[in-house]
Amino acid sequence: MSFFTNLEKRARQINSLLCIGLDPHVADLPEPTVEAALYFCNKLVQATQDYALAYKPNIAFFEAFGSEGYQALKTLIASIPSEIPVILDAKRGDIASTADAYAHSAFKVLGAHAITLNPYLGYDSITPFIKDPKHGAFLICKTSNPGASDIQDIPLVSGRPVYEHLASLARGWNTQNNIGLVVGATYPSALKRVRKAAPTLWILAPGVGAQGGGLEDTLKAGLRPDGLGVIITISRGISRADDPRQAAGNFVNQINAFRQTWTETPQMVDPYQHQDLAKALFEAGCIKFGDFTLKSGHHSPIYIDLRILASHPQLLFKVATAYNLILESLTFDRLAAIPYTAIPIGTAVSLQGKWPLIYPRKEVKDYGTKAKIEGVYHPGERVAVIDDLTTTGLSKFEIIETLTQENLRIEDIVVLIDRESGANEKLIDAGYRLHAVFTLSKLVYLLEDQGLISADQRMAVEKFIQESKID
Ligand code: NUP
Repeated sequence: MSFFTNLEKRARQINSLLCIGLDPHVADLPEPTVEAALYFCNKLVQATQDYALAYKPNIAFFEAFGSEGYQALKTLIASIPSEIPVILDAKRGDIASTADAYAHSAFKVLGAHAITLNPYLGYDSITPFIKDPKHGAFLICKTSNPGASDIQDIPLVSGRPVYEHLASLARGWNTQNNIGLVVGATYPSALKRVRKAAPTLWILAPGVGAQGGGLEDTLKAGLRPDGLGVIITISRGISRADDPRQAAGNFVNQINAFRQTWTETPQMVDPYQHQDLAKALFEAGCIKFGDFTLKSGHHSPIYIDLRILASHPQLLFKVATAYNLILESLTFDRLAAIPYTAIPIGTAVSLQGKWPLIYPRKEVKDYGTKAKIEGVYHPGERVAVIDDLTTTGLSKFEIIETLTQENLRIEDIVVLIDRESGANEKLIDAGYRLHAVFTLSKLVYLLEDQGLISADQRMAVEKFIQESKID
């Protein structure tokens, strides 16, 4: 049986795409000895084996102990239950005759089932590792580290980056179902390109956890339509958890929850929906990156200004289309736009979708009609609320109150961007539904995907979202 046939069988059997890294960092050991390293890894294996699609010891941490370390690695691999594949992270790469010796060491002496390789020397350098289909080789394609772009992103004459070319080569080389790729979870846009270039290959994705890669972004970009094809490999994110077994179980649950929606509703899951709109918003200056002080006093790496939409009619039209896509599936009698930013947006949505519009006043008039709400409405009607953004959701409650005082019924609130600072949870708790064209995480993901912002900028925003949630 080929390496990936075997791996796929286990993935289905135990329902897991989680690989657990066995990296005994000296800093994590009670004492800097090879015995402590082996004990550390054995304990991790014992705790997590029900969840492990595979284990990935990185040879560096064992070689650091000299010949005894090499022996300890061999002992460790022998103690791992035989049905669990072991991927030796060694990133080897040399001329074929030398690679032969590396393959002998990895598979025959150490007893690993697969290995990571640096394919820079070309096809012949990997042949010693793949000649037996039961042994697998993961070729380093786009690594998770910051310097990955120095060489891997260089555009070739075809315009494609080196890593993408490698993915196409690997697809052609994989005649025995035993070649996979390594793509860092820190670069979901690269992962998406790799998935396109090599639609069926298995991808080992390190970088979730300690290196800041996002789990869902990685799965979105890398999963095959069958919900397989990505191995999420995590080392410190599990070994340094208070309870590694629980941490591994949590990762498996998170991965599987996502896989379920992915396979059940593949037509609904379009991670790239509104990609053009994200780009247009960015180019119009509605989304800015830098260091901004918010009303709350917090510093934010991103600033969103949708007031300027009013001056970009074509973009406003596209924005209205995105709102209407959501509104079409809701039941309501009229729209209410929240002043000021959402008034031009609500007007565009109303013109396009032919929904009647009302708007609550910000300052109540003390003359004329003294109306709190402008426009025509009737008590008991259902109103869908339109706003530009939501952060904590607090301002929405004031508007809801104004509308409900007039006996209007509110169930749905539709915004362009949910900044994910708790609004969704608060509104759900109060019995309302929030619909957003973009969550902030999705927006930055789409911007990075199109090369408009860097991975560091995306990660800074994700960090900000996490911190603002804790607040
Ligand atoms: O691109 C890569 N990034 C990466 O982190 C390729 C790798 N093989 N790795 C390895 O995965 C790294 O050497 C370490 O063994 C593991 C990631 O560990 P952690 O960040 O989950 O602790």
